[in-house]
Amino acid sequence: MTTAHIDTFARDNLPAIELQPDFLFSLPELQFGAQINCATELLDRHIREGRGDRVCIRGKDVCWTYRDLNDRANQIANVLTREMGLVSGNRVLLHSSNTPMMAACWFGIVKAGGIAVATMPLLRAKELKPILDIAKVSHALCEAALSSEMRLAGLDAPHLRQLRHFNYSGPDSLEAAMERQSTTFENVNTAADDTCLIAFTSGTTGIPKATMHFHRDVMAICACWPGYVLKPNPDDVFIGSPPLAFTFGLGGLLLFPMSVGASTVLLEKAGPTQLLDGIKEFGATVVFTAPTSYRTLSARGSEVRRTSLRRCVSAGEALPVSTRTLWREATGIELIDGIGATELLHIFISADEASARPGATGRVVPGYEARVVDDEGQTVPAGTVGKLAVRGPTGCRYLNDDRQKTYVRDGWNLTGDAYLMDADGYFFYQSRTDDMIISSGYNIASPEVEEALMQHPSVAECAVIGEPDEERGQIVKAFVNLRPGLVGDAAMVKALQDFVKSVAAPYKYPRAIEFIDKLPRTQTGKLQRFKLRQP
Ligand code: 3UK
Repeated sequence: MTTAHIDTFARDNLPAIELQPDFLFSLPELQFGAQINCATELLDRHIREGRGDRVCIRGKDVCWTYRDLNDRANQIANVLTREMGLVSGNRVLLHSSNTPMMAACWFGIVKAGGIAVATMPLLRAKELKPILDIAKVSHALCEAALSSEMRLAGLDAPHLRQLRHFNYSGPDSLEAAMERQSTTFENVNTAADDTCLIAFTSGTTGIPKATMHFHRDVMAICACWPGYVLKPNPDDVFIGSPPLAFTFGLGGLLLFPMSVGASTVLLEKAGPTQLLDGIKEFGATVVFTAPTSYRTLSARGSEVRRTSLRRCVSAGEALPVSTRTLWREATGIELIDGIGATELLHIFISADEASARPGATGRVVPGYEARVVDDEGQTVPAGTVGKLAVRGPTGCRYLNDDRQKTYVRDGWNLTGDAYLMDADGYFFYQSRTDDMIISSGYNIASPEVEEALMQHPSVAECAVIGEPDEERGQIVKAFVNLRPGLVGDAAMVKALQDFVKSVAAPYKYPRAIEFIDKLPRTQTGKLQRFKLRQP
């Protein structure tokens, strides 16, 4: 393999080889050549093979074919390299909501051999700044509507040399610069192991970590989970809520549809209402969103039944059995659950509709290996709770971060999740290892108590934590958001406690209950239990 990176920053900051996970490439689909540029495979290939006129991306007032997207990505690659001084290996920050231009920028960067550093649209200057510093970002492309925070973050960013704005029509816009450039570009012939994206973890605990992924990693995730579990076809229309800056969204809403020549709908705002409107308007067939969004949308099941939706993917957080049941009963569709992680780029344990089992995330995705281990890294017997360990074609490479030693042990990626595997190889999520509550010597997994509470008709949403307690070490405490119109009084507390005792082992019932209107969540929709633990 010959690196095409002139700027060697990414390679120089890879974890030492002995700290990296094992990488497995046994599947026939994972035999990659020494040089690949994933943009060539996902975009140019369709034009070369005669599919240039098929619809690729739809958005507000936009409908681009594969050729349209390729022309724009080429113009952007030309702007970056000819006007903005980009050399291969430079990091380019992308700050935008999910729009067609953001997708064009992503491909423009990757074609030019740059490294895309996509960021969530809601991030403020305070959060953008460490990203600019850690990734030593030299160029930034930003949606005009988000420019004030971007400019603020860029004020004292020593490495940032160039900033351009898009989704507006000013003379200094990216679009104006694109007009000056050719729609042809020769993609940089990158090595399979050149980094093409740096993804920041969404941080349920605070401090973000930068993960590095190669061109071949992008191709690997397109081959594994979609090929074996989702099985999409070229006529599918993808839609969903996760930001493209979250690798769940990048894969589900851009890479996977493009890997099979299908089309994708990018929504700038994708709350449950906008998502359902989008599914109707664009005739979407595949949706990617988080468990809470399915829970909310299940109230509109009859409307969902009248759409062309056929496959529904849930990831990012554990899927409660009650949510799986609600959705199936409301819409007639069985959810596809899957656990992924920024460190592994995408989903590695999952099950399709036919093989789904309630309470289980699924079985290991072909291409990956997974096991449950004890604190010494030894495999525990089936049916025993332990730590989830995974390895496959993708894996954790933190950019210059000591936490590499914690995530990767003996070649296995430790995701920080407590899991149980049954005799059939199904993996059952218990909790994050740090969300296990120990009360009077009992181990209680927060999600299990949440699951019990959510079966009660008064509960809209809830979160369970361990609260320090003199006598018991910790007690189970629940934060409950009631359905509209209900009052959180002593009678309600008692009713919920009695209910939990009736559906779960009584020692698990929440001894303390607090009613709140809104649960703290990350921008990727993940519950931040640590925020509830702070008094
Ligand atoms: C949790 C799940 C139970 C789990 C992600 C799909 O979520 C993604 O990446 P993050 O780095 O978080 C990883 C952690 O989230 N989790 C995710 N999915 C599930 N827990 N069931 C699930 N289905 O704790 C994991 O370690 O934000 C998800 C694809 C790409 C992703 N980056």
